[in-house]
Amino acid sequence: CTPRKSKEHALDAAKLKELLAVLPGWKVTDDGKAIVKDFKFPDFHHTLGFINAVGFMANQEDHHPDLEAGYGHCQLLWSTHDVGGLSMNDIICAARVDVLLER
Ligand code: H2B
Repeated sequence: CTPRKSKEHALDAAKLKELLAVLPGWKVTDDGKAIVKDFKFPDFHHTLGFINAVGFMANQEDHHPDLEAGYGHCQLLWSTHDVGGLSMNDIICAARVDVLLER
C-alpha cells in the first residue's frame, strides 16, 4: 500500500541513530530494514503474557511485529513494509514495548 500516515516515511541514517540512542537494546538488522530486540522471561507463561500485551498494543497502533519465541524468550522485529524499511512507526512501537515492561 502507499504511505497513509505522516509517520510512514523511511528514516534517514542520522535520525535513526539519534532515536536508537534512547532505545536501549534495539539494534538495526544487517540489511538495515528492521530493528530487533531479545527479551528474556522466567518461564513460558510470562513469555506468552508479554506477547499478548505486545499484540494488544500492535492492534492499537495498527503496526505489527515479527515474533520468534520459545519457553523463556521472545525476539521482536519491527519494520515498515509500506516503506520497505524503517519508519517512525517502528520507533514508536519499540518504545511502547519497552514501556510495557516498566514497573
Ligand atoms: N505492520 C508493519 N510492521 N508494517 C506495515 O507496513 C504495516 C503493518 N502496515 N501493519 C499496516 C498493517 C497496513 O498494512 C494496514 C493497511 O494498516
